[in-house]
Amino acid sequence: MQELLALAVSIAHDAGALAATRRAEGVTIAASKSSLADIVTAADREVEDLIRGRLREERPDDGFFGEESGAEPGTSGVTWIVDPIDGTVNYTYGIPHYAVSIAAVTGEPTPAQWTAQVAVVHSPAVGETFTATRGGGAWLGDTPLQVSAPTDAGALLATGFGYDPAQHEGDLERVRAVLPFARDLRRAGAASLDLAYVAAGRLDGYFEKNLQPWDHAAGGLLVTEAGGVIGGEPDGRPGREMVIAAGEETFARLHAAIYRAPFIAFPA
Ligand code: LIP
Repeated sequence: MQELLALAVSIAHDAGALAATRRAEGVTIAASKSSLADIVTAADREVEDLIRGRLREERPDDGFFGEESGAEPGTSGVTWIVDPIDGTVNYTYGIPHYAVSIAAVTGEPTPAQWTAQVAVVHSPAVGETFTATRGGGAWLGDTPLQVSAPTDAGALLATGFGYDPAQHEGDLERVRAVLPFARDLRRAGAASLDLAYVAAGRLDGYFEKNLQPWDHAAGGLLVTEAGGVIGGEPDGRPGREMVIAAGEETFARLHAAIYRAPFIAFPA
C-alpha cells in the first residue's frame, strides 16, 4: 500500500507540475465532449498521457481508467482511476482551483463494485497534496484529516452543476432542499477538491449529481478515511445518480433533504 501511495504521489506531483507549466504558457481547448461547456484541453490529454505512461512503466500489469483516454483492464487486480485535471473549466479560465486526482482500486473498476485502496488529490496551484490509504487514515502532508462535526451555525455545504443545462432545474431543487440547514453554499468547480475539503473539515458536506467515476474515486477514500461517509445513489453507493459526502450526522441530513427519506447505510 505504501509503495502504491508513494508512486501515486510522485506521479501526481509531476503531473501537477506539467499542468501548471502548460497553464502558464496558455491553455488551448482541444475539444468539447457531452456539451459545448464540457471541454477538454490539450493539457488534460498531455497530463493524462504522462500519468498513464509512468504507471505503465512502473506497474505494467495494473488496469487504467482515465477521463481522457478511457479504460484498459489489467491482470494484477489493481486499477488506477485518474482525472488528470479535475476542474477543467477553472483551469481553462485561469482560476487556480484544479487538481490531479489519482486512485488505486481493487475489484471491478466501477463505483458500485470497487474498493479504493490508495488516493491522492494534488492541488498544484496551492501546493497541497491530500492522501489516504485504506485503513491508514487521510492526510494533508503530515497532518491527519478529520471531517467536521455539526454546529448550531449551520453547515457549510458545496455542490456542483452539471454541464447539461437540462439538469440545472434539478440541481437548483436540491440546493433549495438543503439550504434550510446550511450556513452557506460553495460551488468551487472541482469535485475532487470539494471531497478533499470535506475530509479536511474545510467543508461540512458536499453533494453533486452526474459526477464521473474519476471525479470522486480518490476524494471518496479521503472522506471515509477522515471519518466521514461517502454515498449517494444507486443503492446508497456514490455514482452518476448522486454523490453525497459529509460527517455522519450531516450526511444523513443531506440525504434526507435530497431524497426526503432517511439514508440506509450500505454495508462498508
Ligand atoms: C468537473 C467536476 C465538478 C463538476 C463539473 C465537472 P472535470 O470535472 O470536478 O465538480 O461540477 O461539472 O464534472 O470535468 O473538470 O474533470
